[in-house]
Amino acid sequence: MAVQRTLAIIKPNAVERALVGAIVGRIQEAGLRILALRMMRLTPAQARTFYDVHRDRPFFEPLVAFMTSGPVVVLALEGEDAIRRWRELMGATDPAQAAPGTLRALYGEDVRRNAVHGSDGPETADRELSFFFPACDLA
Ligand code: 3AN
Repeated sequence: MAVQRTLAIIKPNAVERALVGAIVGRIQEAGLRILALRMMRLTPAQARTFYDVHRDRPFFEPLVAFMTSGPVVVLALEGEDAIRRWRELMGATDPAQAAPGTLRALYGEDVRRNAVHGSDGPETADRELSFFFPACDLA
């Protein structure tokens, strides 16, 4: 399996609950390398562009409201099979369905406030990484 890069977001509910250290710890224990990391507050326009694929879903505007409700931490991760490994560590979208011990099972509150985000494939990862990080940060 090739070395991949993926985008991770620690969402506003997890930042608010002081879970950044715990989540970064799990990333590093899993052997995923942190290439870049920043804390920021998304604007509504940025959140809408980031989640554009969900624009027509009923949960779109509440998702934008949640993702702009406080700061997020965005990370560029690298490792063998990183996209799948990070999604496995996150767990299923709905924390109630997430496997025990996964980040969403531990820290997710509901399907919207589910603590973390991860890219769902190589093309999405490229798009999402370049959305947050200039190429020079990922060299
Ligand atoms: P994932 O983040 O597991 O790839 P997506 O891409 O289907 O899941 O959904 C993007 C984000 O939209 C989720 N992380 C979650 O915050 C929100 N979301 C997804 N499905 C729902 C839903 N049925 N109701 C509310 N929010 C949702």
